[in-house]
Amino acid sequence: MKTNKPVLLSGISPSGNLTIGNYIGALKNWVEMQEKYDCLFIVVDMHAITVRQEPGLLRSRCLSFIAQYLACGIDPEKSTLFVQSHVNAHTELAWILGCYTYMGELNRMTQFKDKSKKHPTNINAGLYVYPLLMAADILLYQTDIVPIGDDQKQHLEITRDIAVRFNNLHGKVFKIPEPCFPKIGARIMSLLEPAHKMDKSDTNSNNYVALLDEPSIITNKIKTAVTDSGTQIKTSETKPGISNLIAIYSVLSGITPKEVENNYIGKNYMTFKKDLAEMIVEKLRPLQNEYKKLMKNKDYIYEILKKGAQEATRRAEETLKKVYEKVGFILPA
Ligand code: AQP
Repeated sequence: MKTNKPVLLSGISPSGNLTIGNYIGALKNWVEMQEKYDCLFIVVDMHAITVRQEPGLLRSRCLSFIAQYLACGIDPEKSTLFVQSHVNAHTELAWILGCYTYMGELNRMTQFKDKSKKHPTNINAGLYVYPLLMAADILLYQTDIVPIGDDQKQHLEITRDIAVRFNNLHGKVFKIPEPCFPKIGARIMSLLEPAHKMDKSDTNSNNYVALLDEPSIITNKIKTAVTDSGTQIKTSETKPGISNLIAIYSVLSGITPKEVENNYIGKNYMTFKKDLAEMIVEKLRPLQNEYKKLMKNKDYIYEILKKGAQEATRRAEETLKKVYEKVGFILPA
């Protein structure tokens, strides 16, 4: 499946429920990027266990996430779709990269600090070295482009630093990846706390719309979403609640925020929210129907995962072999 297109890699950890934030900030863009790039899309299950997971639930969520990727329009004929734990090279390279990374660099990672606060009884070493596994995910595939949200900037920077350090010592082994940020919808905010990002692992499910939410649930969540004082449907820094809803409306309907505002001059929040909920329901309906169909044919999903893992392994092994040679390991006969 390797082509001459630039390589793009992205992944989501199978924790919580995929939300319209993930759709707008990641999945929707991935679908479009398949035409221009040689894409690898991963469900990063090894990252997920940095936070305690219920094993049965993790397994079913992993399969569900793959089905949701497919239902959103990821095409296994165009892209390589796989689960991180199916490709051994990720952890093998992560170990080696760890030997080229300084403690001081890992100590600076804000996500480690944030997650340690969130899970104070489980501050494990995996959480601390998570950026090494992410660097391995990226560097194994000679990735050109990594689409990321604001919160992943630091992880891409450390990946680049490690790759440059390794290349300086051993010659050009790794491609130095570039980040790319979605222009609109880089950050969809929580429905009840619009100062925070909409988070798929939020313990209060009313903070997000999940891709698999039933229509009545979506309607309720949008109805109870925080708006601000005033009545105008207008984007403003002082009105984060309504601004967020306008952003969601705009990206999902494909019109600009200004057009959304113009369409709602003189109308109230209730009307806007009713229309927004209907629009989200309609937008998610085909995706949900496709998801249900896919989940009735799990053998098909396993077949895609098998092919994806084979292709990813083949490509990853090429890089890993170079790395083994450079660091001085005897290659197996
Ligand atoms: N609210 C959002 N707005 C725009 N984009 C978003 N993304 C996530 N939330 C929003 C994009 O989706 C991809 C996956 O990001 P993630 O934060 O949901 O999950 P993760 O990085 O795979 O794992 P975490 O941080 O370990 O997730 P949690 O805390 O949920 O368990 C990214 O491309 C992100 O930009």
